[in-house]
Amino acid sequence: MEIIGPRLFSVIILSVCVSIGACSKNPQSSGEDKSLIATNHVLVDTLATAETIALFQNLRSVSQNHVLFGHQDDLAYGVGWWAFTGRSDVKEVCGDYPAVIGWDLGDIHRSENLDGVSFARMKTWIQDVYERGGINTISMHLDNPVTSGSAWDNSPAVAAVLPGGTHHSVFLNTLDLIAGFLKSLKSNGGIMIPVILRPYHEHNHSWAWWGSGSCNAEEYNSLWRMTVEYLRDTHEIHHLLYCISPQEIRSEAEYLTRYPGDAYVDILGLDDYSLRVPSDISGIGTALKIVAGLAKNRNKVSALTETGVENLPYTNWWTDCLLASIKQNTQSRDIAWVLVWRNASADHFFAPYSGHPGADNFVEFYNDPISLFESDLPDMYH
Ligand code: BMA
Repeated sequence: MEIIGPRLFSVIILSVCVSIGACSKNPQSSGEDKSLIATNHVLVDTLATAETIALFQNLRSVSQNHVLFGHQDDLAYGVGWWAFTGRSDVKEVCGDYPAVIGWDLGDIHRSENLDGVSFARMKTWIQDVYERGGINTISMHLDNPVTSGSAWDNSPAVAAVLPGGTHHSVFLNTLDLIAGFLKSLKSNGGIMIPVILRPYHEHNHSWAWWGSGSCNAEEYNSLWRMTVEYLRDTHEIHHLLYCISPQEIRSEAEYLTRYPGDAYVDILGLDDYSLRVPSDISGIGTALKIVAGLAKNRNKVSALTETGVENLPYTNWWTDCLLASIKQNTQSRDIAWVLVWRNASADHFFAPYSGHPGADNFVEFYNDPISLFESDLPDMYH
């Protein structure tokens, strides 16, 4: 008789745990009445598909005890590889894919996005993620519609793309391309794949054309509302949750200064790159408390939509900084996911890769009962 190897042994133990519900990571799908959410107007889209409503509801319930781990472009490339089916730096370190995978629609008028990811491949990866039960979120580093410069060209452009503006119809052409891509995201069974859309992010900073240096609050809010209405009402896209994500805010008032209104936001996010060493925890813990509190009061979901430290100089960052921040207070624990930015190269990465000195500490984070990866997820779409 063959002796059972350690890997098979842990699979057996895990199966036993799952069947008796004995493991610490045992999140449940929500049993709440999902129709209530649509009829209550909690969601931006009262015609949201059943799977989209379920995703929102399940994010709310799973986040009561857990935080999902996310990584930008995780399946598309990593340190030392590019577009290799099945690969993922995160999976090669801890054995599982991230629960949330981020994508970006910048350069939607080309065949590849601003970071060289083919949109055709992105679509199949998004389908793979959904079929495996994971979650897709999409940001949009769109070019400046007036100058055709990059997203970072912060020449004023927002007023020009609003109705009546000189570049309104040009910009709607770009939104048509976005809509076309979103409409192409169908499962094998023909279900529209729910997506968390995170447009015009970090808008309280000034690097982008939609940022605070280039438009006033009313213009920003109008841009957001126009985008929602165009996708939802004109294009009749009903498989989106809309996520807003200012950067490094430290008060409720600051968060709500540029905010299109509760009727236009499903998820309150925060991008925050100020967490580098343990002494930074109290600042980010406070920010998470604010964001989670604002979301809870509105029956919405909160998330740390971008974070990380470029090239991970602090080896124990995952437990000593990230986990400690999530656990910093009861509200910070409420956030639904954390997403770290992309692994572009050995000089620009935010998740560890196999052989990186921080890999063991990432496995500690992975093993903590609070963090959920793709195979930890309950059915998020029912
Ligand atoms: C930035 C960097 C850039 C990239 C952009 C959009 O933070 O990673 O290299 O083009 O995000 O993904």
